[in-house]
Amino acid sequence: MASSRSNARLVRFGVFALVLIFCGYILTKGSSYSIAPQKNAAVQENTSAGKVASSGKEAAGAGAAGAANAAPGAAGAAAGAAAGAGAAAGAVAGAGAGKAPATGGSSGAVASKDGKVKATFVTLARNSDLNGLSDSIRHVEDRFNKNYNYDWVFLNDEPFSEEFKNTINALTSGVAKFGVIPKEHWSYPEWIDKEKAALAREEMVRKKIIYGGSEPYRHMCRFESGFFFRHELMKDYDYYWRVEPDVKIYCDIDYDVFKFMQDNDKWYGFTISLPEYLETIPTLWDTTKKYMKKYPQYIAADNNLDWISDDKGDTYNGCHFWSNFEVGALKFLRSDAYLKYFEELDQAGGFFYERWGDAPVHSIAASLLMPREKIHFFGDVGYFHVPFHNCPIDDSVRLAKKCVCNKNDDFTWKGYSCTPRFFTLNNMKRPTGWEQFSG
Ligand SMILES: Nc1nc2c(ncn2[C@@H]2O[C@H](COP(=O)(O)OP(=O)(O)OP(=O)(O)O)[C@@H](O)[C@H]2O)c(=O)[nH]1
Ligand SMILES: [Mg+2]
Repeated sequence: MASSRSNARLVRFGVFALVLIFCGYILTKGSSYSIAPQKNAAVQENTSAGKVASSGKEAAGAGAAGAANAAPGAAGAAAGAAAGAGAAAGAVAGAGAGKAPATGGSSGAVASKDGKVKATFVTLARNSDLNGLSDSIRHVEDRFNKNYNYDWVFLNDEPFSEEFKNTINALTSGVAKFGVIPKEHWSYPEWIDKEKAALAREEMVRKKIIYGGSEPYRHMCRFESGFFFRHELMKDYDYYWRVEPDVKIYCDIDYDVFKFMQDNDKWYGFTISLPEYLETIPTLWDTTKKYMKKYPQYIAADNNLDWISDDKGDTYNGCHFWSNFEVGALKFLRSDAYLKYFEELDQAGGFFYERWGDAPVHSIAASLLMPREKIHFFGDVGYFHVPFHNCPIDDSVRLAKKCVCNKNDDFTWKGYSCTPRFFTLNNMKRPTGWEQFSG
């Protein structure tokens, strides 16, 4: 009896073991087809690997960033992970064809890390800009960079505080780099007469010209015109996107902006354009004309001169791309043509004796020294820097890109904007109904 009871126990144990093995087999097979673990692996790899490796940020912080990315866009991220290289290739092909993907599925359009463009955001800021800059970073990250994790270079004429660096590190998905500007890029060159500069500032204060009395503003404009792209931290990159404090991105950007620039060989991208306050640049155009005469070889054959001059180059009409938003090719700023242009302007002293801004400087250079097709209007990103908005007026674009802005605020088609002129001169099609937004 004892042995038949133990035989029965053995049989029961054997059956139980078989059931266990079978269950284990089903579970194992099931997991190899499940999307969830793949999705998590892809998101973690995308978000944390590069960042921890080069920034030395805490693993816990990077993990949290990965989790935050996974949560809101889970469905899109899963689709992206499941489609793998296919989804990435689709996103790239869309941009390559010069079109932003039509749907608002930003997570699904994540480009692969392979073949990533050598590009970075770049921000000049003071420690006191931290709050306004944090807002800007959230906009750029939420609308675009959380999916692409491009680096971000921060530059300052003084060392950044620990608080600044810690806060920024928590907000950026790519590697954040912090640099101090060399003294010679943020001071008076020896040929500048400081007394003459001080008198010019006093005169501008009397005329109530905005920032007319400010020395730091002038150093800032000179630095953005001629030096930011020479900073050591910028050496690794081919493309930049400039971001300022207190700006907004209104729409989802569901394609890789830098890849778009590279694939289409675009050199300069803008969102808003308008005429400059001519009292800040009385001799900028004469100095530019001297440059054109001295270096005719640098003037592009099919340039955009007719956009910045109403009389074939005799005078400057003030039209400029608003440089607080800029996406550009660094090879242009590093070219002999541009470097010589900056040198000519710097020698003339107008950054200090007048108040030349980096916006007209970049814009005149882009309009003269590059073929017109190198300039791209980013009409689909939606952008705000006080007091002007770029809000796509086309309802289908606003819905597809989940834009959060009032189309009645859009500056693009207003009488004061230089963008309608840019469209006309470059044979670009205006969106239907633009006239309703011109008043
Ligand atoms: N480090 C540093 N950054 C500066 C200084 N002045 C301005 N900046 C930065 O340079 C950029 C342009 O300065 P803004 O003050 O925004 O100039 P603006 O856009 O012409 O004028 P706002 O209408 O006031 O925004 C911003 O990114 C500022 O944070 C400065 O003295 N030091
Ligand atoms: Mg600003």
